[in-house]
Amino acid sequence: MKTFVGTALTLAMLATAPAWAGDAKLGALEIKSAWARATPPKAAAGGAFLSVTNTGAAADTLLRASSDVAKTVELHTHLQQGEVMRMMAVDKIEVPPGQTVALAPGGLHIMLIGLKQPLAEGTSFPLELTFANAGKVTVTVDVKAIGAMNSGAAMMHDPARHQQNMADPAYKAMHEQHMADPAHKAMHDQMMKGR
Ligand SMILES: [Cu+2]
Repeated sequence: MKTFVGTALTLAMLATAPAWAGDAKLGALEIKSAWARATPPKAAAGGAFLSVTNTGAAADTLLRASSDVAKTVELHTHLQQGEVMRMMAVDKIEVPPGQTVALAPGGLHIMLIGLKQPLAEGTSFPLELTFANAGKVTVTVDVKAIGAMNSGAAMMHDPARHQQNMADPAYKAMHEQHMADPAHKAMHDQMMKGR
């Protein structure tokens, strides 16, 4: 699966990256490079990304993320189906022993829904992660430029694409399920009228 980046590759990437103020260790887990994309003034949602390395011998699982910057925080993934990139909530993210799991644009990510204020470039905010075995840790998320990387999430919520996607019954069903959540509905309505 492409969401599991090879440990060697990821470690090589991290070795050349400057140390992150917010890097954290929690038992056998190393959480690195937590960042979020800055959001435009009217955006009601944003994405946060990081990598988790499990240096232990037992698997662990990311169960939950939470932050004061948004009303709701969800674990999400992207699925490419034909030409359409779909975003959906997952209830957990496995971190196998000896592996690094990268949460990155276009793949697994932490979705911040119902932002209380825009995420401003150069600022940072705390994000609490809860793992099944290791417990809880708070990391510092650095907010980077809007264009830092291409966003599946932004594409997903592009109004033009949304209309196209809604022609797909599976997407429509997922969308209706999301819309039952008031925070998601607020985000959705705002994005559709904001452009
Ligand atoms: Cu998402």
